[in-house]
Amino acid sequence: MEYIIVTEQARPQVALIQLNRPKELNALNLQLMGELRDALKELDDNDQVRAIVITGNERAFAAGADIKQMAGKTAVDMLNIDQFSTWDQIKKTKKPIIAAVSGFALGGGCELAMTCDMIVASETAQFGQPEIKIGVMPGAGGTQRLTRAIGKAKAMEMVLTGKFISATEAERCGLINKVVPVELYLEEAFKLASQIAQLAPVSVKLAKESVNRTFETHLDEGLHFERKNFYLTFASEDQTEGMNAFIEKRKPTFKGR
Ligand code: DAK
Repeated sequence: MEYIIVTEQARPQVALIQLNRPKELNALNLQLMGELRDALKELDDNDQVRAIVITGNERAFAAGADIKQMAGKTAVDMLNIDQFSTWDQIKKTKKPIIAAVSGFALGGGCELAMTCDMIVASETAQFGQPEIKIGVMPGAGGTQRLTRAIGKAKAMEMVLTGKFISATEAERCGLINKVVPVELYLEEAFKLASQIAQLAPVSVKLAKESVNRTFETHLDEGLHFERKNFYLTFASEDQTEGMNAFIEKRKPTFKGR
């Protein structure tokens, strides 16, 4: 891995992926995205990992797709490169992914953070979809995920003007979970990940899948999907363990079965 650093046990059962092209503000070139896809697949298949944190550095989470790599491409080049396998892998990852964002989260960087399940940000974080300023538009879910997260008016303003919003505003609009001082953002993301990592993995996977279904379907279909996943949790040993532990007034031990 050249452009990412993977720490499998950054905290017990919590893996960390750090984007690592600091000089280019973690601009997402094709190699970095390929490495991210492969790392996520491996961590999703690894039983020792129950939650994943993705971060950049203090100055930038990621300043977008690599403009220098994209500049000379034609529409057919873009089509043939099929970058979507990476974005699809992020979406397909069953374990919860938390983005720990500081500094710039722009264009593909903002889209990457939004594709994660939750976002913890430092006070210095800035979110934006500035593609319009370089003659294109968001291409990895920005128009859809941002609009669902913060509503049409604000999303339209960000996408059509390219303006950035601060971490505080992003929290107010519901784009992110939490803003903390810069020295705490990664620790805060680990805290959230560790909390989830202690819970029943099967329930966590099914609950994540059910929440995500909201964006893909109408209410009746979503409720039906949720119900099926709810029943399925009763097929797990962790359901028996969790409920018995409650009744016996002890801490449950979840095994992911
Ligand atoms: N690409 C390539 N290099 C970048 C970059 C980027 N997105 N952002 C920054 N850099 C590089 C700069 O060129 C500079 O390199 P040197 O000149 O030192 O070699 C270095 O990082 C430091 O940047 P600055 O000198 O510009 O630093 P400043 O603090 O002055 O400015 C900035 C920071 C973030 C405001 C500025 O760098 C900036 O505006 N960056 C571009 C932001 C942007 O427009 N982002 C959107 C890119 S388009 C798709 C998936 C995704 C996408 C599309 C399709 N598919 C699946 C099909 C996504 C598209 C995009 O993200």
